[in-house]
This record gives sequence, structure tokens and C-alpha cells, in this order.
Amino acid sequence: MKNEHGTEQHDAQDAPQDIGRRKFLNQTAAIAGLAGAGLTVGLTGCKDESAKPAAASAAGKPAESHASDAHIKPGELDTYYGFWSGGHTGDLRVLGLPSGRELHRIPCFVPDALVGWGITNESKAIMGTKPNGDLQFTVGDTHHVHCSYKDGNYDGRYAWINDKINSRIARIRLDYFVCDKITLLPNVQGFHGIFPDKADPVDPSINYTTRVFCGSEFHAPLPNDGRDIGNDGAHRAMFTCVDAETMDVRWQVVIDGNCDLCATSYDGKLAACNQYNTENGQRFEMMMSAERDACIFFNIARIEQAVKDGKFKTYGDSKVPVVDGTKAANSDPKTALTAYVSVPKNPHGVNASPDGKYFICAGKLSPTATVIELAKVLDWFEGKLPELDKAIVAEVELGLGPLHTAFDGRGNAYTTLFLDSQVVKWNVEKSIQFYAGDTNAKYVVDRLDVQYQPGHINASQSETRFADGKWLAVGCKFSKDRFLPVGPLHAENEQLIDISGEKMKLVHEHPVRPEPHDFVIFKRELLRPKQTYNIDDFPNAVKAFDQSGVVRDGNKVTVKMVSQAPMFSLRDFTVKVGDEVTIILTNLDTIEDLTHGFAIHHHNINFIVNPQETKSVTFKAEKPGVFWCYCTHFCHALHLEMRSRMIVEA
Ligand code: CUK
Ligand code: CUA
Ligand code: CA
Repeated sequence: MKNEHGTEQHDAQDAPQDIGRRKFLNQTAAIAGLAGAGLTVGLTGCKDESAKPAAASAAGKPAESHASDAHIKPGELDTYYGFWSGGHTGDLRVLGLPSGRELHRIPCFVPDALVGWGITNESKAIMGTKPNGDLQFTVGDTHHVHCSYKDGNYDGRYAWINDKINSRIARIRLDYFVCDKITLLPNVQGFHGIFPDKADPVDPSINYTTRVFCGSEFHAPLPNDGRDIGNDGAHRAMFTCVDAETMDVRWQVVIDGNCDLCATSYDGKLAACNQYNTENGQRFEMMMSAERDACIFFNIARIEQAVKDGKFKTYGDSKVPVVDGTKAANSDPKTALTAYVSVPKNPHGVNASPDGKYFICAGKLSPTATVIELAKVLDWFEGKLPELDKAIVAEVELGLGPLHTAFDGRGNAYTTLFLDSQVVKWNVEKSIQFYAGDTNAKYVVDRLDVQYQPGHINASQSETRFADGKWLAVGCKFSKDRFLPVGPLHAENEQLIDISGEKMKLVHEHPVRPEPHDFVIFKRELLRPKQTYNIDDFPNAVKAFDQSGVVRDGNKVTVKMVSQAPMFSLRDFTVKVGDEVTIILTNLDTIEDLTHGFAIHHHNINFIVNPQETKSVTFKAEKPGVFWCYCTHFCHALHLEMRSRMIVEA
């Protein structure tokens, strides 16, 4: 596959999008005042009868509750994509919003029997194997997913997602919605927060993502090869930078405390992580012993200069340069690589406001949110702000157990209160006024009960400069009695809230399989996925029926095959016991949605081939006999008849 985008290819979004566009306009018409320039362009082309009542009412009456907008009728398309982390299913889930319908799952870190992830040779090469060919890891735990940026908005190139268990970062190509690279981070454990940069700190012409930052939570020996066991004080956590294109690890920073979530500034100059364990503790009692922890800021340009100047170490087998970001080494602002801004007890979550001015850290064990002004942090690095903690422009009470924060682009923040089971809407500038002494500044705008114990929260376009203040989704960690019981394991509860008005309005909920953590929501126009592959992107493609056949090289046998509904090109093929068999299958069908599957009885083989796609599998033929191969994906009236046979001779 070529690593490029926008090449002319089958793109079937045009036709169905028209249906959805009518719905989209219908919605925007109903929301007087929200129909911005970009949205009104298509209004003249709107011929849908169903759009009329809404448009008429918008003209006559003020905007009212538009809860019904969340109902996407059969045949209509959603107006937003949602990318959800899958949690311990190790995948990325794609939802349509506002309906909340799950459209797709992209396997990344964990095998998947539908697409054959972890079964095909191509996916195994991405996931990583042991010398014997088995997968290196078969479990994962995804928490945070973020997409590549350009000009402060998503550009539709990539998404990245973390695996906390094995400290892996996966990249997903958004032209095909497939994982194309996975990188193992050295020297760290508990890789949790992840965020792409949004610009280059030095070169202003690079106004798009070129780095991805990764925070790790756990402290570990350096290197972790048996030394320093029992010497807990020598264990460290690190912050890691991965190259967005090559996916190589560029550098790491060894720090005091740990990293949890991660945020980046719109100018590319700063990245930050909230730190809940500045105590460097190994047990929770230690981790919550201090009254304040921190939000650590990384000066990206200085770190890269230090790497260039050779001011780094390496650890163990890793060649990755590690610079020193500890407090002791960074007390002089003019040379500091890091800055530790004090934040109350065990903060969780750090989020960048869409105006580019602030990072907000929630208190978790403190009922507060801390608003940090980025210009002041930069002033400190320049020696212009004598006390770093003066970069805190507000620290205000929100409620019990504040975790994550989203934004509506109108100056309001929305923070989950885990213990209060609430979302609190609050005004950032008012909170700053209040903190400065204006006790008349009412910063809390609204509160809404959610069901129950919310963790992550995000709003449409919230993590871009184009936050549009329309939808807010909340991931509730406990659903209790909201759904039919299915045994001891409960579903989680994703709730959708309409935030277009002053008051938040809960519009629907749906169960999700545990347990997604973070997610992003963005306008569907930002993606143009391709819906068939290009056969030329696969070097091993079998391009015609007459290229099919069995090629033997000693005991290595290659079986080349094509699929075209309703048949495989080889009705049977013969190998011998002890052979290492590689099957290469190309789907010659060109029509979108015409996917075939290929499974072999008793050989642990199952995968699909999408139109014009090629995949291969390699396995040992161990038992003599006749083994049916069949198409696992309903493709044709003769789908059940779409078969082949592997004959294994003794
Ligand atoms: S963490 Cu899960 S609720 Cu992994 Cu983003 Cu905050
Ligand atoms: Cu091919 Cu079913
Ligand atoms: Ca702490």
C-alpha cells in the first residue's frame, strides 16, 4: 500500500452523503445562530421535504430543544465521526454521531477474527512476532485516541492510539481505516496519555502534526534488566516523542514524578502531562500523600536542541536519546527543558482550550480545576515570570472527583465529576475573574446528572480550534440499572448531551462493551475514506485467474489464489504433511462492499479480503486429509457454495 492520500480512487461517500447533508442542513437550520458560513452554502440545494418544517420553525421561533436531531432515521447518515478507544479489547471503535451507532472496529493490538488481524502475515508483521512466528503480544489496553492536525483542525491523515499494557503506540491510516504501524516504546511502563503536536515549535511553515507525545505512568528501573530491584528510589518515568511519519522513537525525557494524560499547544511549543504521583510512590498511600502534585510542561524546541547538542544518555539496548528533565537539572528557567506547575492532589486529565490559551488540569482528589495560561509558562521559560505558579490563572471548585474537560468554543468548559455523577458546565474567563477576586463572577453555568460515574467526556470538535459546541458525549463507567442485565459484567453507558443551548440536555444513551476510555468527535467532512483498495498497492497481488496455482520450493509451498464471487480460483489444491504452506489470496472483485472471507477447517485460519485487497497466511500442514476452505463473508447468492479444498497428502 502506498503511504499517500487523496489519490483518485473509488470514493463512494459522495452519493450517500447527499442524504445525510439534507439532515445536516435540517439540523443547522433549526439552530438559529449556529448556521455559520460554511454550513449555509449548501442550503440552496436542499430539496428534502422533511427539511421544511424544521426550517420553517427556525424562521418563526427561537431555537428550541432539538433533541430529535439525535435521531438519525433509517437510510440517513450521521454528521460526525466518533473515534473511541476500545479499552481492553485493544481496538479503536468508530461510531457515527449523533446516533451513537457503532460502525467499525479497527483492531490494533489484539488479534481479530473478522479481518484476520494477527492471523495474516501482513498484520503479524505490523503487530510484531517472536522468532517462532507467534505474536509477541496478544493483549492490549487502549485508552486514548487522537488524530493528526493541520492548521488547528484534523487533517484526516492518521489517528494514534496507546496500549498501556505493553507500552505500544499504533498508527491508523484514515484513508483505509487500518492500523499500519506499531511501535514499542523503550524504557517505559504504563504508557497512558498520548497527543500529537499541532505545529512545529521552530519552523512556522510546518503547521501540521510531525510528532506524537506519549506519557508513561509507572516508575521502572533504568534499564529494566534486573538491576535496581528493591532500589525503588532509582526508578523513573519518562515522556516520549515518536515521529509521526516514521513512527520511530525520536527522544525521551526522564522526569521526576510520572505522566498521566497529555496535551499539546496549538503553536507546537509546549506539551504537558498531569502528574498524580510526584511522590514517586509505589503504593497508593504514598501516591496520595502530598497535598499538591503537578502539571509538567515540556519545552519541545529546547529538548530537541539538547538532543542535537549530544546532551543525552541511553539506557540498556535502547539507542533512543534520553535527556534529563528532572527538577534538579532544570531549576534555571533560561535553560530548563521542563517546568513543574503545582496542581492540587492527584490531578487527572489535562486539556487544551480551543482558543489556544489555557491547559486545564482537573483535581480528581481535589474538587478543583486548575487553569494554566500557556503564555505565562512561556514567559517563565524566557525568565520573564519569576514564579512559575503565577502561570495558574484560576483554581476553582467544580464538585467532587473532577476528571476530564471538554469545550464548546464559546468559552465554556465541561468537566466530568466522577464522584458526584455529574457534568459541570463552567465558564473559563469567569473562573479567572472569580479567582482574581471578583466574587460576583458566577463561573458555574449548569450541572447535569449522568448515569453514572463519568470518566471521559468530549464535545464535537472540542480538541481543535473549531470546537462547534453542538454535542457532548460522556463515558459513564457504571451503568447499574440502565440496561437489561447480562450477568455480572455490566455494559458501560455512553450518554449524548446537546450543548447547543445554555442548559445541557441529555438526549440519548447506549450501552458500550467495557471499557472505552477516551474518544474524539469531529465533522465527517474531515475524512474521505476509500472504499476499495488499489490492487497495485500490494506487491504480492495475484492479478488474474491464470496466475493462480501451487509453487513448491523444497517443503515451502506457495498457493496463489484469487476470489471473484462466487468462486475461488482454485477448487482444490494439494500439499504434503510437513509443508510450510503460504496462501496468497487477492480479491479481484472491484465493487465496493464485495468482501470475501477465507477460512480453513482445523487450521486456525480466518481472514477477509476486501475488493482489490491481497492478504497472505503461512502455516504448517500437519495432518493428512481433506480440509474444506470456505468463504466466511456473505458475498453472493452462492456464498455457501463458495469453497475450495486443501488436500494434504501423507
Ligand atoms: S483515563 Cu480512563 S477515565 Cu485512561 Cu483517559 Cu481518565
Ligand atoms: Cu465469497 Cu462469501
Ligand atoms: Ca499524588
